[in-house]
Amino acid sequence: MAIYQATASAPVNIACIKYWGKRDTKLILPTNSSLSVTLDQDHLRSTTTARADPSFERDRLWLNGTEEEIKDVGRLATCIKEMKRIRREVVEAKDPQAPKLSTFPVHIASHNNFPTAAGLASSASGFAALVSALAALYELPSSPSELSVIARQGSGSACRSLFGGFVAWEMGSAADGHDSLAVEVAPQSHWPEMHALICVVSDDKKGTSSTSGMQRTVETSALLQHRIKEVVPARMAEITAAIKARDFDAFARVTMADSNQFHAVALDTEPPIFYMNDVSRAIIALVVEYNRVALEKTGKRKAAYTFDAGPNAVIYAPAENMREIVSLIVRYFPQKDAFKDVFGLFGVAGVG
Ligand code: 2P0
Repeated sequence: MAIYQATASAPVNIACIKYWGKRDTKLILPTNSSLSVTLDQDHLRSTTTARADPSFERDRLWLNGTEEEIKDVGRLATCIKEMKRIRREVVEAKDPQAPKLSTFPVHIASHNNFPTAAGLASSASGFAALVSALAALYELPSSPSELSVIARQGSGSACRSLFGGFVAWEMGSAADGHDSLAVEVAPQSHWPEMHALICVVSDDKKGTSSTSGMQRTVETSALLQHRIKEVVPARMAEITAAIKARDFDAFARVTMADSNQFHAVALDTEPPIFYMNDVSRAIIALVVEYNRVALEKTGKRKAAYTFDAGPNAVIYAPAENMREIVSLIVRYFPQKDAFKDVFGLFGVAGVG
């Protein structure tokens, strides 16, 4: 009896131009394009195994060892259903010999090696790994951009984790969402000096989920309309050019400005949403001061902070500055945990 099983893993991505707002909540179509960097090391990943077997009674999923309900019309069910449809249409319809895996229930087990829902983009790596594991199980010839359309329907930011390096999620314009997908802006090898330091300010579960928070922002924030129409299109072009030219100063300026505006639209929401805390703001002050000195000396910034839907900081910087940045962070925010890796695209700090 053949065993049909595959394992895949996907890393977290951290946005420089933030996704915040949906124009279609069912299909997960965003109100603006976004752009992120996929972290390339082993510490922040989801690893997922999928197995299809005719003896299974129904589709089931375990997250970090605990079973999660697959709700009938929920995001998990949508992703699994869509992947089975592609298997049917692209593989089984064309090859009568291919096993009818699309008719078998699947069991899926997924593990995150970092805290879930702490604003560290666990849904991004989770749905990207889920879609990748099913694509491997079903032996689909689909490209990462094609798979990103399915991962997007699990969690918007997940579509960007189908690629490594620098990735844009183009918002698209079609009502069915087929052109709302991830594309590679540049591979990691284009700019290997770019590193990221993750400062874990808190690994508690966040207060307001991204899904409900961004919907409230769409419904109540006037500033969001300005952001969508006037600000983001120009910033997407600017940061894409900065990445292609490996211009860290421009990359840093745009990244910090967009983090600030994302938190401004959160604050402009009724009732207001606060994701950063006092430690987050102290990290901003430290990076601003570090850049002020660098700007005075050389006219160029040396680091960029960005914050997602939680208090944790991500600091992007060229590798050559990281040792200095880590020693500053350690001096001002005594560590609970040692840094695991200073020179990969990753480092963990127990800040605060
Ligand atoms: C981002 N975030 O671009 C932005 C910045 C949080 C702040 O994508 O409802 O978990 O599942 O599509 O993808 C968080 O939103 O929301 C997010 P859903 P998701 O990374």
